[in-house]
Amino acid sequence: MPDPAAVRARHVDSPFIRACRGLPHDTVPVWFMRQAGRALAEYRAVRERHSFEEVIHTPELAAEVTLQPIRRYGVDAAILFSDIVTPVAALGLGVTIEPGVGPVVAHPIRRMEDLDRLRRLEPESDLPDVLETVDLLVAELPVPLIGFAGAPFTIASYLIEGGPSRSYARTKALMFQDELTWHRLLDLLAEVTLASLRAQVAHGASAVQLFDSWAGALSPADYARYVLPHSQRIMEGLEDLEVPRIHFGVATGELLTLMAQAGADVVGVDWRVPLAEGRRRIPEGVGFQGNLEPAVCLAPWELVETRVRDVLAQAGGRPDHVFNLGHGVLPATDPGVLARIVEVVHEEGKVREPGAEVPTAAAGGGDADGADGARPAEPTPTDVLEQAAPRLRRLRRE
Ligand code: 1CP
Repeated sequence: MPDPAAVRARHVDSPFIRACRGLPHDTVPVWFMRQAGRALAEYRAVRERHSFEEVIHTPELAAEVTLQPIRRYGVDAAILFSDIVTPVAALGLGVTIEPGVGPVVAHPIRRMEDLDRLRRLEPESDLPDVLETVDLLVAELPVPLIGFAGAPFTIASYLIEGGPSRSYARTKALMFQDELTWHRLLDLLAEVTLASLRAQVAHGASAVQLFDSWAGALSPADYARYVLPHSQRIMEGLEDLEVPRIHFGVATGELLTLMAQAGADVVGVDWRVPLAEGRRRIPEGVGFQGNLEPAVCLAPWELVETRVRDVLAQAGGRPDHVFNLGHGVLPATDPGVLARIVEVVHEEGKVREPGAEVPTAAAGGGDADGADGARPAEPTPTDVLEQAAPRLRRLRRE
């Protein structure tokens, strides 16, 4: 096992780690949530021969698919190839990942007695192969490795619903009807998550991301009462490890301040909130990550580029910005587009010296507030209609 402190020392001056700490660095670092996966032909080739769980539990395969996006995209960080339900699956809760569906739970948890099936996670004996993957990766990675885990609310939603859900009706029913069972469950899950994250760091991960992907289903008041204390316990439990802690959820625009309060060093912002506004909701001293709309990567390159520049402009050249998508890479994404995004971010995202002049629209740079007309403006609906008019006329004649 490589010496984890030596591994972290190797990456401490990388743009990604420095940005997470709000320290000056050369250019805006970028990585993509779900950067490993179905968008890559080389990943699909591995998956033709091995199931998803086989990949996760075979260190050579998991390390290989973690490295694939590093080779392709030139991103500034790697994220361990695993899943947020891997630790609870290791507890023998009957959790499997069905292709095209996601995590499915054979016997969902719905009442106090069901909690007896949960126990403490012993990462070294429950997840030896995952930790061996971390060992393999940190020995050879040129960039920092991000360890990750699912936050208690998001994991609880799978365990209670039995699989992916749109409404989280059963989850919320338990939360509102039986608060004692709810807190006991989240408490146990917080312990599992903390143990898993601490083990990944002990093996050399340089940062961690806590995915509370579905917390955006809650109002701020409910988040504060039913979820925040548990996520806070995890963040506090990581503090002595001194690695950056990123906290992310989808549709969490109204929760950004609370998610920072949970103890994050960086808060992820999804694409529904303009990044400059997201930034205002996150306290000073806490960094921010995001927030290109993932579906924009499916658009013609001109639009992608405009939107990438817009995200950078909204970030205002601050050193505590990590560029990312607002959520995971969509499987239909052309990997070439992601590689070009990395190039643009690295080129355009050169962090300005404090007090340096902010490039103007005329100079081809971004507007620090992102409020108005930065560079080649996106066509208005009227422009689009005008451009399409000759073609529409032709179609009508045909
Ligand atoms: O068929 C396949 O190959 C499986 C598809 C797949 C992949 C590639 C799943 C099933 N998980 C993953 C990998 C994965 N999952 C990573 C790998 C590293 C990377 O980002 O490159 C990570 C970090 C996750 C985390 C994860 N799993 C989250 C949090 C991130 C997010 O998207 O918000 C969640 C919610 C899951 C659950 C899950 N696993 C898989 C699917 C399809 C889902 C989502 C299901 C749902 O909609 O509820």
